[in-house]
Amino acid sequence: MARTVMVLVGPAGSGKTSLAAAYSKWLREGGLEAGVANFDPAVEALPYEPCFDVRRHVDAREVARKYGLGPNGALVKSLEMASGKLGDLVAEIDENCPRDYVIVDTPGQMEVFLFRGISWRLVEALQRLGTVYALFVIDGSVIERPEDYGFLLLVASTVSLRLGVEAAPVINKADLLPGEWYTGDLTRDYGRLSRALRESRTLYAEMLRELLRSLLKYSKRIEVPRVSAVRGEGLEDLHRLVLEMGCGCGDLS
Ligand SMILES: Nc1nc2c(ncn2[C@@H]2O[C@H](COP(=O)(O)OP(=O)(O)OP(=O)(O)O)[C@@H](O)[C@H]2O)c(=O)[nH]1
Ligand SMILES: [Mg+2]
Repeated sequence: MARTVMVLVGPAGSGKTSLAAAYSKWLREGGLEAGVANFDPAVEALPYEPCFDVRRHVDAREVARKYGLGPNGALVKSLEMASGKLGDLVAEIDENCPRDYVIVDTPGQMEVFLFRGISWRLVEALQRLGTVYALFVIDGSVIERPEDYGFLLLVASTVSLRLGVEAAPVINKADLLPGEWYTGDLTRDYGRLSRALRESRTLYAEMLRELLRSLLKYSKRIEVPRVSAVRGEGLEDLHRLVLEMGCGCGDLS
């Protein structure tokens, strides 16, 4: 059976690694075969036992020492080195990772990953294992204003444009979400966002409002799951979203 591969991308500290651990555990408890492939060469400690660990091939700390680089330089260099042997790395995932679900944990420095060829090359290589989706992990604790939520939804939508596979936003740290002003239902939230943005009366707020309207028009799904990786909450909603991604509901065709 072809696997479902979920690549977690998102800003530093948004909780990709914690979510990978919580979601894979939840899947296994539900009787599914699920594992996490670690693609972060710079991570110090993992809260899960990876079925694949890129650090066995390139370790950013060793790369930093060997080439005299700082943390970002070492991460860039490590990813370049990994990029050169993606075929072998994905073959190792195929051999060692479970048969149903593989969650791919990516580097904390999102820009080092997403803005470089390694991101789409990795996704392309992973497609040999089955269907690949991206989940954009939003840090709920940074949503202070409607504009913040709108901005993050827009960034999430650019992930599918970048990676060429379906991507969906997921709000993590739901336990720290401030206020009650949004529901995770994009249609309803857009109404509130739109009103708040209109009140700002600035060109940029208007641009954001228009862009969000287009996003909603093209968005295949209107639910944004809210999860708490540390509390293990909301994972059922996340899984429902992943299953819906697989069903092709809402395709333009
Ligand atoms: N309150 C709360 N904290 C969380 C949650 N998920 C993760 N954290 C915390 O957020 C911090 C970062 O979590 P990570 O899982 O390392 O995030 P990451 O995106 O993998 O981080 P980098 O790979 O370093 O960018 C840690 O202190 C976690 O304990 C959550 O659901 N709720
Ligand atoms: Mg991480």
